[in-house]
Amino acid sequence: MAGVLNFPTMPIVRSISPQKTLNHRRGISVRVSSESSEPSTSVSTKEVPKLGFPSSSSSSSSSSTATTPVFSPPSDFVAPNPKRFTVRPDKLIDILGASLALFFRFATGVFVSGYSASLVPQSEIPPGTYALEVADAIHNFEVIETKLCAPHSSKSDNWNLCDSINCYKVKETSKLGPRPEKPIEIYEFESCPFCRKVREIVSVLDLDVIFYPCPKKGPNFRPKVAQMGGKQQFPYMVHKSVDPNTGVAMYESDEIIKYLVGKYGDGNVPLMLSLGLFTTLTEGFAMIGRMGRGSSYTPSRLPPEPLKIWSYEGSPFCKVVREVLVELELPHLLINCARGSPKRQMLYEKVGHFQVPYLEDPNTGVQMFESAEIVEYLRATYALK
Ligand SMILES: N[C@@H](CCC(=O)N[C@@H](CS)C(=O)NCC(=O)O)C(=O)O
Repeated sequence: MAGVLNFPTMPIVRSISPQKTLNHRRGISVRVSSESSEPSTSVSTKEVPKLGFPSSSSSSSSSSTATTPVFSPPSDFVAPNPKRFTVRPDKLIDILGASLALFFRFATGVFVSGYSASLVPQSEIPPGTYALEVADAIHNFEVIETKLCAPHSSKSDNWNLCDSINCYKVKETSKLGPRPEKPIEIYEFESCPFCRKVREIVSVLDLDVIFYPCPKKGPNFRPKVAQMGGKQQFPYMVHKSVDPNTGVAMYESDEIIKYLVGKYGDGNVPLMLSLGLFTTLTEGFAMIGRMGRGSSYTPSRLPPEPLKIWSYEGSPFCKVVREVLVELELPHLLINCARGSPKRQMLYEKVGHFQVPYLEDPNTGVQMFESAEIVEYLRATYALK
């Protein structure tokens, strides 16, 4: 069901400022800055609605001032060093469970449209350009294996395969369609197979999306969907046009997918999203390993601004973070950067490293890598004790 909407004027807030001197390796963690420019190729990051505190929210009760709670990171917070392809040992089961989706969904949501990759010698990649280093990936998998199988082994984390063999990099390209002028907004929850279909297509099309989590018993956005569209059914997509008084809104996942590929892709629905019941069943199986995570509400404080997460649907590390964002009902602007996305280069330039998930929280100034620590940070900052 698609309909034309009338929207009240939404307040516009400043975009998140670029980071000036963040150095994760030195453990600097909190950004306090007030500049406002965003990398020019960024999509959908300039106009992000301020969320406010709906009267139905449990959040307002915890305010430390009259209306707006002040958020700050935990007092002992230090951003962890990024460790690509490394699983924190206590999270192994979680990451393995989240990885099952890759098998059931044939890696849909890992690559953007028109993805192609070639192995090239390191010397062919200009300095300052993001590219996955094959040796780096092999090395990190070896370190995981070493840590898990022989935790007291003396093999150093800094051991580098590039020292001993010719190093190759993966050169990745893609073919993307036009980019939206206004962010797409999606109301959904993590463990819903129909919502997952839509999350896969936005990863494939490399679209940035403001997600409004609708976990069961969530006090804020479930009622809002019923108010806007007439029923609580998910996913629900709202896409405003440049004319502030018009836009589209729709419920059905297949309709949303067709709309998005028509406007921002080549018009063709990817095979794995076009197989009807088989698609829905495999989307359901994809979540077996997570046993309903990301579907029920954990009482939380609603922040005034959406969080920003660099992520993509096919990454098991991103999945465990998204689940917690949903459980805490935290609206977030998701910057999709599946393999082949040009936004990988943007993050690389911004922080000198590419790895997802990467969280930017404008409510506290925190910016951080590492899924396990992001989950802990989110719970410590937003869950009601
Ligand atoms: N230890 C990290 C691992 C994250 C990670 O390795 N993410 C992969 C995506 S699944 C990545 O960013 N790879 C870098 C690349 O593809 O270049 C965490 O738990 O967040």
